[in-house]
Amino acid sequence: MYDHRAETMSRDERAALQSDRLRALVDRLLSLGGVQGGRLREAGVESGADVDLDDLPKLPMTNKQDLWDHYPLGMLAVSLDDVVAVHGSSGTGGRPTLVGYTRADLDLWAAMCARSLGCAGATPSSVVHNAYGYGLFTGGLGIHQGAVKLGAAVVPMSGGMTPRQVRMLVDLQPDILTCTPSYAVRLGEALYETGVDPDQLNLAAGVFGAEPWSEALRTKIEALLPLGALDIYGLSEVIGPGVATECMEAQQGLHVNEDHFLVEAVDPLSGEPVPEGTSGELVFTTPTKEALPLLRYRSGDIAALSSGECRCGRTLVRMSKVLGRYDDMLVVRGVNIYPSEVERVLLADGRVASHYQLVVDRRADASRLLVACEPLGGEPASEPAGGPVGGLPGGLAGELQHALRQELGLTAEVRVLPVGSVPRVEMGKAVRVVNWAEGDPPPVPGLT
Ligand code: DLL
Repeated sequence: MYDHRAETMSRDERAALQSDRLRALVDRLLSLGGVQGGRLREAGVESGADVDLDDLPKLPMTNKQDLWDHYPLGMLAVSLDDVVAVHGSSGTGGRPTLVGYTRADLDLWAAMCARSLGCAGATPSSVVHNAYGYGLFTGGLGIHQGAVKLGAAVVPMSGGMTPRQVRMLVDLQPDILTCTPSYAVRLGEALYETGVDPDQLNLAAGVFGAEPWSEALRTKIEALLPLGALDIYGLSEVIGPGVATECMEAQQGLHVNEDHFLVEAVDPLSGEPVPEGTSGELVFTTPTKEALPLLRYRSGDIAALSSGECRCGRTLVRMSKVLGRYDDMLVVRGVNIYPSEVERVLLADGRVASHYQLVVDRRADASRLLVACEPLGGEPASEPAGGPVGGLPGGLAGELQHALRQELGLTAEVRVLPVGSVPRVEMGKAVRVVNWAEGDPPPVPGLT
């Protein structure tokens, strides 16, 4: 563990710390007098001393719209002179969300990412092959600074140029791989294509995040690459990667660094808290951040929280894997579906590759959902989860359609297209859902 004391302190001790920090945040926001301070006053809060940790669910919320309304950096709580870095996410619809960091924020972020790497068993002797994109996106530089903080050797690969990545995996013998889960699959395929035996590698753990991925994809990645695949979660508004990470010991739920990021799960419609273990929208409060402290920021991400003990010894609350963003939920003939659920069903079949795209065909009046996928072929076969392999692609498509209907109640048309049809993302996040409007060419070649 990177910070044994912080990660294993008793719940009571942590709650006392969180309470103190929350009060200090409330005082700070009130004294700044910005949007968040104004909302606190409207809610009748005049001082940090007025609030306790239990009052958190009653305090006002913030959301992405607030950041957009004050674009580019209008919600900063410090002067621009104190900002030493700016990052952000391209976001939905190309509308960026920008965030600023002070020097202390960068230190905090590096420590959080060092904790994440520690969850994967990384030590100062580790070599970290970092294939998250470097740039405005927080993945590359966030993990980079975490690895440096830990004292490991970081290889700043960024995304893309896959043949060179394969070369570095062989030549530098990293034990930790960090990238998006979809790029991990791409790297696994590339090893296979170039004839590199995975036994030549020294990988032990992968820290994969920035996009939703299913347990079925974990199984797939662990079959492709010789490593334990762990989930890491974060968002620019809160800090970037390093908000929460799975541990190698349990690989079950992501430990939220709740001494710095207070987390709640609420009903996405009513905003009311949901019971522990029930999926809800994650809401974060960042009491220790300087440049952009946020009170009850609605992440839009759907996951469940659990405070049960973990075998790794960390006492931090755990969040489940993220099902998806509430905005990305598809409603198909009255059935609510997240792309990660479709992924789970497709991959459980054992005959299709992990490249898939959901196409919402809006050309006709009644929109229909097309699921474009590929048979295995570009990657080594893993053991099929259900029954023997067989059947023509047509039969396979029919069987997948049936499985989607049985398991999710989803009516969709599955198209099994030639290997290479579904676009691969070498840089950035996988695009799982696309729209097909009247007059547009097919978003995936071969789709009719
Ligand atoms: O994606 C930060 C990050 C970088 C996390 C690298 C992990 C690894 P943004 O670009 O601001 O920041 O996007 C944040 O990505 O609200 C989620 O919807 C999604 N997301 C991030 N991690 C996960 C994950 C980074 N592990 C948005 N599972 C978040 C599911 C994730 N979704």
